[in-house]
Amino acid sequence: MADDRAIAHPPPDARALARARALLAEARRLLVFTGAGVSAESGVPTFRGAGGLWNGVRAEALATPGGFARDPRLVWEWYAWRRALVARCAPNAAHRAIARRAAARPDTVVVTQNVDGLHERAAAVVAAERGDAAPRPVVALHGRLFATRCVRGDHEAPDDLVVDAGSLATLPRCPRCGSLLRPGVVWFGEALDPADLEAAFAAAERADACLVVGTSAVVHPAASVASTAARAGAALVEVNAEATPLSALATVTLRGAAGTLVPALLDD
Ligand code: BV8
Repeated sequence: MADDRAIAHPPPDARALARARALLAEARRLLVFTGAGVSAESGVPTFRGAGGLWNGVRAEALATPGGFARDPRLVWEWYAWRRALVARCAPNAAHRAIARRAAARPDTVVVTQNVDGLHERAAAVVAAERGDAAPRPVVALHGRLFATRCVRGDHEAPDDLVVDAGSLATLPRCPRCGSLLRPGVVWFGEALDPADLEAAFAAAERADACLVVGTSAVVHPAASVASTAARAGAALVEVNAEATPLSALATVTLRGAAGTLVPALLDD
């Protein structure tokens, strides 16, 4: 699998970096919006880049309610594989820099499309380092890879369940109603949590700066969060290995790796 970490980029234009740093430093209400690219250097595969999760895999077969109904064992096999992979990954310098900014400046809102939990883990480490009572929250628009819930939707199930996807008979079932349990992520064709959407778009409307990191900006409604901030007057700083539909809206767009650029932008 091609590795996004192998992205080779010339160092960014010093003036562009300085301008972006100043915009983010003076921001009083910063929205940070991330996609799979922020976790690439942690070893978590992206979806659409070279070697992406959707390459060679039909997303409709694995990340839709219909796909799960047709073959729940195959879907759980794929999610169990992703859980095992992500469990071996750790937050990278970009996650940590974002967590430090959010902890130091509570007016910072972190919204992610990622389900890998790496922002949340970085926030927990930073909170412990600072002696904070609790980590800063992360709005995870597409759910959480390690969450599990009943297909009926209303019964909670334990997180971090060890799933044996060896056969239909070994798949986890709801202790309350006996229905199949499913990964606690948002699939294509499923509505996002209204509370998460409200939090994300309210932050976008209020933001005076928006840092967008590692998203191809093609999945809606999440992709509209950043453009909403820009249209509401926020300065948009994009960090990505390549151009995206958001690049034309960006005040400053920086090409390169998140693990290098995000600390350069946010750390004092
Ligand atoms: C819904 C499952 C309605 C979890 C995922 C318009 C409006 C509303 C909906 C739609 C619409 N048009 C189409 C739709 C339908 C659909 C959609 O958007 N389809 C797209 C593909 C066209 N949207 C939906 O179905 C959504 N639901 O709208 O419901 C509704 C309303 C009421 C009632 C019922 C229904 C649900 C969308 C969620 C789908 N779930 N995944 C999982 O298993 O993970 S989507 C999947 O894509 C991931 O969740 C991921 O988060 C998301 C976005 O991808 P990215 O994070 O951007 O990742 P990607 O690989 O694409 O890009 C990585 C980027 O990083 C690249 O740009 C690369 O250059 C860069 N990069 C790589 N390495 C680095 C780097 N950058 C910096 N440094 C590096 N090292």
